[in-house]
Amino acid sequence: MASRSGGEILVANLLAQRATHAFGVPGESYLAVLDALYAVREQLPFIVCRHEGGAAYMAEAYGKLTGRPGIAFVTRGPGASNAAVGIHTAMQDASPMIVFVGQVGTDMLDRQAFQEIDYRRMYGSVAKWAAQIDRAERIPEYVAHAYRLAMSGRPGPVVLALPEDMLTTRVDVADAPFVEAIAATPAAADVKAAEALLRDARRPLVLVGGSRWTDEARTALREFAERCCLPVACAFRHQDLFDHRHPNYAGDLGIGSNPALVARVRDADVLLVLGERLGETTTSGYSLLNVPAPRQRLIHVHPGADELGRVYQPTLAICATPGAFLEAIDASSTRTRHATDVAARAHDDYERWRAPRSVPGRVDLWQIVRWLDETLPDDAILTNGAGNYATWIHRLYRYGGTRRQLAPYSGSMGYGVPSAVAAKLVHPQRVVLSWNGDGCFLMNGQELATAMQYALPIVFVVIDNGMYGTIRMHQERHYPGHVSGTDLVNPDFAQLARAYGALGETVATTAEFAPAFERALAAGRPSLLHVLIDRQALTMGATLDALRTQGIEHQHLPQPNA
Ligand SMILES: Cc1ncc(C[n+]2csc(CCOP(=O)(O)OP(=O)(O)O)c2C)c(N)n1
Ligand SMILES: [Mg+2]
Repeated sequence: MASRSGGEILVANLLAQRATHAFGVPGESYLAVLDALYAVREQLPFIVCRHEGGAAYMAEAYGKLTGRPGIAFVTRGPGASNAAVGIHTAMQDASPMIVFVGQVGTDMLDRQAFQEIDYRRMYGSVAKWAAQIDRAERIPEYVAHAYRLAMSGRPGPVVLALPEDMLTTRVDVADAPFVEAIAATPAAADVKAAEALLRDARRPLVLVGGSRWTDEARTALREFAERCCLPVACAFRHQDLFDHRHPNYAGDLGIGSNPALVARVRDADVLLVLGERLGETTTSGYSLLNVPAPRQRLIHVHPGADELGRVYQPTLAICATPGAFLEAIDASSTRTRHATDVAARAHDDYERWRAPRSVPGRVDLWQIVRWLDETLPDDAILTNGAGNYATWIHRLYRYGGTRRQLAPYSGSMGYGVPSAVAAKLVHPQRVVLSWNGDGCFLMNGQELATAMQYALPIVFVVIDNGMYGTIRMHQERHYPGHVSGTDLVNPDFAQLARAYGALGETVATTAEFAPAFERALAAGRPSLLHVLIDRQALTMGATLDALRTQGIEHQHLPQPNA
């Protein structure tokens, strides 16, 4: 008899790629894999989740954090469907990830057998690559290719379907070698041209984002910015690429960006974009630069050739990883003619944007987040999903240095809980704070059970305003007073946490937050702080009533072409 089953070969090849965790929900469709994982449970633990959306988010977050693909295992049709949100996030966020999906046996394919889906078609346009492994002897080839593809160019998710009979077939085949991302280095002439453009710049700005950053590349960016006196801005939810406490930090371009930074981008004469693909949110809805020919001289450095010139035709298109470009560029020949205080002025604008204000009600998130910023250690990891509650941490918390941000560029809700589970598994010694809205938390809050199961002392915070506040904000602006589908009746989240076995506390005033947080940190087990905020504190700047008034006034203005 041949030596190994398809399931065993698959697991051996994950080990060959040095996978450290597999996230998933089991299914009878891939029992042979689960059995092979049982044999190596110490080396490659299967982290059992409560929903495939949670598992896929965890795998995506693992990819974002480590640069190696996060691995998820899900069962046929229903499991694969539940996992979609994580796959879409990995695609939008350019995170390396591989999702293995159970598939009906090849003897039944194309009959719409029980839970059958053709994943190549289902995920054809969502994933970077979707394929099916029909022969066990080709598993090493598929797995190595999936790893390489997920990490290279613009990283992204790969979906591989596993027919049941393929997983039990026994064959003799050698494992694939360890693979790494394809390097992408700039041509010397392009680097010289970039140096010349920067040398002539009077209002330069560096904008960083995307994936494929390493610690070395972050350090190189800091040194480059210092030597050339360049201001550095971060793209939407890629704030941890540059230390916000650094005097050259200019702020982030995301939802509700600092108008002074927006003006700085518009007025820039040379824009050096490193790793960011210039997506809709970073560019304020494609309004910051002219499409397709920006007025600014644009040096666009991205490891994925397809991203260069996708929307904006750059003056210089350089297909390289940020690290390779920063290594190649000569800071001493890039000394620019711009005033040396350009970066300092940009940083002043950033500090002014963070200056404390207040919001109505007994809980003031301005104060709480500023306290967290001053209190959390330098290597803390902060996670969040989508919602107005996140704007406080994006604006006030100082990421970068060794502080990490796990947040969906895709704007997908429900990310904050599962990504925190992945973060704490990868970095058990670091403080992991999961920051959630009431709406966001209940999308994937069931993974609190996973945090309990693996004894992960994460601090979960739920900012409860009793609504899908972001949508309510848009509603009041466009349809004032018509509250449709945005009010929420919530559980007592602290009590819910206690039912899971976690520590659960309610925070009803600003003063209660700090001591409750200290108790949560000291608990040694998962903990949840249920923070009750005033419904009027809908945004960082405007109350619910003010938004409604503005909406009504706007309705009474003569409409164009009306
Ligand atoms: C998966 C998903 N579904 C729906 C949306 C649309 N959406 C964006 S923010 C938001 C409300 C978030 O509510 P909550 O977490 O309570 O945060 P809040 O805005 O109230 O602070 C919704 C429904 C989304 N971004 N992602
Ligand atoms: Mg809410």
